Amino acid sequence: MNNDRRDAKDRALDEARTDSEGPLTTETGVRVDDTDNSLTAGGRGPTLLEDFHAREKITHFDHERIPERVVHARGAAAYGSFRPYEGLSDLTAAHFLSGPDVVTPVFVRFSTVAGSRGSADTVRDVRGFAVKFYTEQGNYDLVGNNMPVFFIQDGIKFPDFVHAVKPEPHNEIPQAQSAHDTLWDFAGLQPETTHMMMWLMSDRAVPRSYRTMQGFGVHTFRFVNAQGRGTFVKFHWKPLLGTHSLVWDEAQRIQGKDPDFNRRDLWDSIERGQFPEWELGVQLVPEEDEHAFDFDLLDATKIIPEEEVPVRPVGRLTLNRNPDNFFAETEQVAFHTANVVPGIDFTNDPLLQARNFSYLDTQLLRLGGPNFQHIPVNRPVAPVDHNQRDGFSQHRVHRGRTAYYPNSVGGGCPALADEGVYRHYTEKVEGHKVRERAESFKDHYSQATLFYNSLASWEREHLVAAFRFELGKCEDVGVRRRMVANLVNVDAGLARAVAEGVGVEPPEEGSARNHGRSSPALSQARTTFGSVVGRQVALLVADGVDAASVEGLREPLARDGAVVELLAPADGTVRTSDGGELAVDRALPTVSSVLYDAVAVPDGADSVAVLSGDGLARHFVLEAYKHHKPVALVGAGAELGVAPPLPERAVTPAQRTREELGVVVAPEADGTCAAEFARLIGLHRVWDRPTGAIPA
Ligand code: HDD
Repeated sequence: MNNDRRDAKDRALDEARTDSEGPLTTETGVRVDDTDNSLTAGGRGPTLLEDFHAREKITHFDHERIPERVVHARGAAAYGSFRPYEGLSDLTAAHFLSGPDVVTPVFVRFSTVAGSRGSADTVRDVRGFAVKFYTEQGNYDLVGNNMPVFFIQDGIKFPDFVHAVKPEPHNEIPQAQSAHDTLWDFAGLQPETTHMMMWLMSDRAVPRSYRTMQGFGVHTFRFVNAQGRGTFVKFHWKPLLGTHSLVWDEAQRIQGKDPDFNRRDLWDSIERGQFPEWELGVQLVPEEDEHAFDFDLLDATKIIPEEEVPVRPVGRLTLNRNPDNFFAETEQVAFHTANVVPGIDFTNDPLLQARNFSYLDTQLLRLGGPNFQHIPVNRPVAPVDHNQRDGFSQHRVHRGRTAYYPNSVGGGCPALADEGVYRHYTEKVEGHKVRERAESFKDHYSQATLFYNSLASWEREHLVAAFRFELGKCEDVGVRRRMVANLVNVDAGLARAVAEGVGVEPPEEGSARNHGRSSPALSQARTTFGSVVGRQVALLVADGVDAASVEGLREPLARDGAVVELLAPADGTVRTSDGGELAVDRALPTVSSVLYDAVAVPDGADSVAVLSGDGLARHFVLEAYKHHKPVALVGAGAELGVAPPLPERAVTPAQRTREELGVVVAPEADGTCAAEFARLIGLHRVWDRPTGAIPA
């Protein structure tokens, strides 16, 4: 790596980095010249107990696995940096937010929630978005998700929720799927889940890429400035490439074609130098406005609508370095919501309070004791000095006679810090010791309705289809019925549409009615569009392809950052119509349309004739079309024998043009053709294209 990009964390990791340079040794450094044959009594005799090399090798192997995370087991991570746009010292004493000169190293882990370590990436699920800032004042962990609300209001319900969503305990089915009885049984009986269930059934649950999803701190936190003044704050991560999602049918197919789809995308884009970026935004609420909303700021099932409190952009996160070793770094990283730095404090959100207990507790088991902060990825770049000693896998060699405070024998060290210290916000708290849910937490539907009202028509269609899919997988009709009865409190039309799909009687009116309010910022139709950076574009080719047609598409798209690949019936090269050769990037049988964002069939009568006789090629185009992806057919490419033919016969006589359908049909791959194709790719998907009748 370029040396000027090396930050404090990167340099600190050098100490732990190990390159294999041989010769082979045991763990104690004794050289070994045979690791293929055990020590035996005679060539065919029994293995001897004294074979310390064999025993060490096998014993270590036997102990290679550690418990996977109880949730968020499946993940991928990268290093990078965070730089503020401006100083926020008026709001917070956090040094990493004090000005644009302060660049803080970070490690960010993305994850799914329910699946186990080896499960597929593109399941319908919440995605974790956990950021560890290695600040000069110590590590700060912002452990968020890609949805701004949560399933429950009090952490005491977390084990219940997780037991409901995880595979069912008797047969451990289904893996990484929310579509089963126990989750929906819980949801129907626990109305506080309703708002989050709406998010889970939305396109947010199937992100196209980690690079194209938002992140949220979820809870209301507190900024505290040097004078001790507090300000409520909600954190937002906004992807610079926009928030984009897969189609559910596509997401399911990717689970088979490339279970590492999101992980690979993150890795590859960093290797290509297309560094994923997010903008950090904050919503700020003065302390005196704590009760100014029609919901409780401490309730994690609620958002603050952006139209009420705008999101102020305050800095940029860039991921620019892949880890060296998955286990050492991505698996062993330990996030903890209570890892805070001066200037950032908690609130009394009961979900957050429980998290502040749970994360430390879980690392003790998962990482085998209290010294997990010694693991290289977890070590702060800030100096560490304390009187904590011993424990499993103690990595420090503490010198001196004292490990207590106060002491004189050790020269009084470590002395209490007198500046830059963490000071808890001085908040007056009083109340009776009770086990109850505050009245202000009891509206479970208004914001679920707000979310529904804010969606574009295609987003609503996806949401209804998702509810139908999920409840349709539930075998217990009572579970279906209860959930539909719950939805009627969100919107009667929604409940009816779901009821029709899952074969239960349409519900009566609910206790609540649609209030008609919306928060347009919640719709993905309002996200950033226009970039082709990192978009995977397939060009289907065979012998006889027109070289100019290929280059006319490939060259401008690649220049703008798209990843353009030539797919042919077989790997190697294809002959071009002018007698040249083009290298094939991948053979069609090894890939699938669901791994690409757009497809083009370049000109060349012979090439198109071959592709027309190739079921994989035809299916590729049809499937891409079904999943609303831009298609370009150049010259003879328009003759590809796809049934039903694209695109006119696929639509009603509403006189749509091919452009509206997201299909570019051009005689040649000139600038206009390439520009139109790029424009469509920048739109992500052609959502208005009707695809219900496509049999792919
Ligand atoms: Fe959690 C992991 C996010 C509620 C208990 N959580 C975990 C991770 C993320 C979140 C991103 C993965 C961290 C990593 O990559 O290692 N969790 C959230 C969000 C929540 C939330 C945004 C609600 C706003 N979590 C939550 C509650 C509890 C937990 C209420 C317990 C009372 N979460 C855990 C855990 C995990 C965890 C069991 C599993 C592995 C780990 O912590 O390190 O402690």
